[in-house]
Amino acid sequence: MRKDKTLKLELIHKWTCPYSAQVRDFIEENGLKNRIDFLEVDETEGASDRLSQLTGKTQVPCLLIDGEPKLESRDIIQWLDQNLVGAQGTARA
Ligand SMILES: N[C@@H](CCC(=O)N[C@@H](CS)C(=O)NCC(=O)O)C(=O)O
Repeated sequence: MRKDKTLKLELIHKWTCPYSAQVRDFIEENGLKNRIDFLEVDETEGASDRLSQLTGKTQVPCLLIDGEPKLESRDIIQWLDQNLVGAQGTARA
């Protein structure tokens, strides 16, 4: 996995989903908002189709890492923590 600024990160999420909220909260708390594009599944055209094409599911949240989907809020947060959150809260990926 590349660890550079060109890594494209997209979060397919839903406002009303508590698991999506946990991921959004982590992103907010760690100052990562400017590194991630947010695609609300009901508001963003094509997001739902893309989600089902990539995962075969309708489950959110889903983090797309250079187009590769990662499901499960715990795994998404762990990935963000390990790959983006630096010792002083700065993005390093
Ligand atoms: N274990 C999952 C649960 C995610 C989940 O249940 N999301 C709901 C919305 S809150 C969902 O997408 N339900 C529709 C589906 O699973 O197809 C996680 O932690 O991310």
